[in-house]
Amino acid sequence: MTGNRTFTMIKPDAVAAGYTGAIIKMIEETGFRIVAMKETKMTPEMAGKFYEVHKERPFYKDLCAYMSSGPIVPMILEKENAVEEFRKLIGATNPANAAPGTIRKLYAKSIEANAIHGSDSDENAVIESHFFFAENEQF
Ligand code: 3AN
Repeated sequence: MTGNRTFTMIKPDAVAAGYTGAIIKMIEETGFRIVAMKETKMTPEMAGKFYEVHKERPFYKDLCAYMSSGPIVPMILEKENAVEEFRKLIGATNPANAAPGTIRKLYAKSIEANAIHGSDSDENAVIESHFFFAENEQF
């Protein structure tokens, strides 16, 4: 799944606010095909593992607590140049800096509760997809 797939998850703030449907609509209207999707919830330990790269950052503990605070909607998405195209659709990490019309500009509450995740490389898209969806499943 190199080049044309990415991984995303709608985060607890956006799911709790009832934005799941609106965000999925934006994703589909931008030309992404949803290859896999479910609603689930992470334990703090799972969130800790998912965000292990941020272990040394001051916001790590709060981030893990927040990411395990409620349901999330992980998805595998398909489109040409998926990782980069999806990062454009979600906008900057801090919604205050996100471009108009992006998912984070429209739906994020703060830099931490920023509505949605998007993989930052093809390699991480594969790793993150396997975090939530079985490697041997045929998509
Ligand atoms: P992105 O999600 O845009 O790739 P990363 O990978 O730098 O951004 O950060 C991962 C997550 O960590 C963000 N989505 C956000 O929830 C949280 N985060 C990043 N920077 C901060 C910060 N300065 N303060 C609090 N939370 C942050």
